[in-house]
Amino acid sequence: MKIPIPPIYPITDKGLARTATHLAVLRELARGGATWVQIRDKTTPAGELLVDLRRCVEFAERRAVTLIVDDRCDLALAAGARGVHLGQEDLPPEAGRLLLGPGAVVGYSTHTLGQVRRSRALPVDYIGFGPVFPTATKDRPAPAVGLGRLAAACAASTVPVVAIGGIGIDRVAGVLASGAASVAVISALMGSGNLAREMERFLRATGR
Ligand code: TZP
Ligand code: MG
Repeated sequence: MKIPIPPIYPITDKGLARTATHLAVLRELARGGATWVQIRDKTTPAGELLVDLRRCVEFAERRAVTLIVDDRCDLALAAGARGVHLGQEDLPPEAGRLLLGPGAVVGYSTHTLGQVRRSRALPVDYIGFGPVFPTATKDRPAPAVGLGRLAAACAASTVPVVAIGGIGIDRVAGVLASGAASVAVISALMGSGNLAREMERFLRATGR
């Protein structure tokens, strides 16, 4: 069965949101209606991040939010998160699945149609595809793929596709019309002064 991924999938960034914790971001996103949230953090020391993640998991369970940890199977496991999102250079999805078990959500980033086709043989619940548009949020991003290749990726994938990269509220409808199940958003949400309100606006822009 395909996983019921919501049309907006926010990803946290403490720096862009100017908050001390991911929990603070998560609370606001949930207040704005987010039901899936990915915690992304490449710099906080693991021990400190684990404390924040455990609080996030406790909050997410109370509020029925699906909490996914970017990159790190070890932290996802230790915090009791619902799943992990793996990049091309992280542990391979088979290893993530082995560590987290059959009930976990395993997501996987892809950037080319070749990677999308190869992902069909992998134990993943969804794939990310992008960057769809140019983005300043990711270090050394792959070239922007555009809506045409996004549509081809959606047609080629056997699991739901989460579009990512440079997607602001004005691009949500076009991205979903290209066949994406969901839109992952970092800066357009994290940079807003009012996270909860912006999350609501993004959800309304999906028309779902
Ligand atoms: N992977 C591909 S693009 C990207 C990631 C993590 C960053 C997306 O961030 P933004 O700010 O929504 O463009
Ligand atoms: Mg990653």
